Amino acid sequence: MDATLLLRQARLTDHDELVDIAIAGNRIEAIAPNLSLTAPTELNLAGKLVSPPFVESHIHLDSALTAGQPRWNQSGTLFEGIEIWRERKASLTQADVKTRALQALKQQASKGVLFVRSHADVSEANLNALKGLLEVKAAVKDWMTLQVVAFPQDGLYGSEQNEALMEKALQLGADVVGGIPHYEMTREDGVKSVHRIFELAQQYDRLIDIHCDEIDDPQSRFLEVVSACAIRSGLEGQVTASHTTAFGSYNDAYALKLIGFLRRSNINFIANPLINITLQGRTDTYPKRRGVTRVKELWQSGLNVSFGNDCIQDPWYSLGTGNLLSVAEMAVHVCQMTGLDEIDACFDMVTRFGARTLGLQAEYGIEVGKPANLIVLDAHSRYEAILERATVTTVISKGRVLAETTPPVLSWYGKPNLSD
Ligand code: 17E
Ligand code: FE2
Repeated sequence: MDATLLLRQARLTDHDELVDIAIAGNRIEAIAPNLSLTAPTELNLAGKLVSPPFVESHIHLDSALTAGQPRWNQSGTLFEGIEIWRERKASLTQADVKTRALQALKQQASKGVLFVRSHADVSEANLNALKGLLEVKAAVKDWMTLQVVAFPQDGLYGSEQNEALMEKALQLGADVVGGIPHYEMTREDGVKSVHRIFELAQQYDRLIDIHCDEIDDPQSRFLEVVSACAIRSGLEGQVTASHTTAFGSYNDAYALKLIGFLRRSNINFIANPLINITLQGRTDTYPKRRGVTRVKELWQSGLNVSFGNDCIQDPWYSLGTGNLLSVAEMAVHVCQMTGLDEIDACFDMVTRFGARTLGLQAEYGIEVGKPANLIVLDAHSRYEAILERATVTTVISKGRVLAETTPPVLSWYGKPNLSD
């Protein structure tokens, strides 16, 4: 097949020399220096970085773009956020969810995000969040892959009907079973909820992604339950623990033991440094905790860690533009991942490590034969991409250019050099 799109002089993170990338239809046809091919569209990238797309592994699209509705989160805590969302979701319609979610996804896609895992609150009697997001998933499927998590925001056992709503959500087609054990009414309910989540995942053959220990309480220890269930069920790599901020507050003796178990269970971790640095530590005076899980130590232990935005302007976080380079930049700071290999790892945590969490390995990556999903950054390295929060100049989805952005152009009118 003839090439339909040619990228010349591309820099890949795993190649020493610049390469040309030939795309034929929706697949990558060839990758090599100076390909002697032509195509109707050729882009000369002059050494700019080409990466597989960003992967948004954790976001709540049902609440995106509702900051201030019906009121601002004044305390800045997770719990006030949940209360405000409970008020807002009383008037939730599918149309409302779809409009905001689509707007957020377009914004993310224009910044190079082509794979997204979104939570949908299923502790809402009409399941409007879930139904709306499943419709959005179908509407965007030609240019973006969306996974939907059935997430019981108010607790699987928080109200009598919630467990049945979760099961209904799975029957309607949710891709992933979610949970929130630290917000169940008792510790026992929390443990029970984790067991039930694993049962449902096995019964319906779904992935698992649990909001786990998103609190500064060092006694919140549902992660060990998730890890044990992952080992015993054999589900392991299909299981993800999101947030796990309490892990940042555990004592080192417990943390050391736990990390050994986690290595056995091989579950995935998602941290959301942009929002958890603002949500957590709210009950501390000083010293004030960072409220982010032990990202560096998990990564050094060989566990799979990715980063998400979690929020785009909602009751939990009034900022956020969906840009995963902002998330990676915050992670470098909050997790103190400032070594060059650590900065590179932070870039990987918003790209290929996220793809592993979402179970996308077969279709993700810049390799001959794979779907032609890739982005061009106005940078020459992962470090520079994070440093500059580089513009994603071209977004290619399934072989077609989906979005282009022109980087800002500076006009400098000051004196040109020191001797003037
Ligand atoms: N819900 C929750 O339980 N935790 C969060 N961080 C968000 C929603 C954004
Ligand atoms: Fe979340």
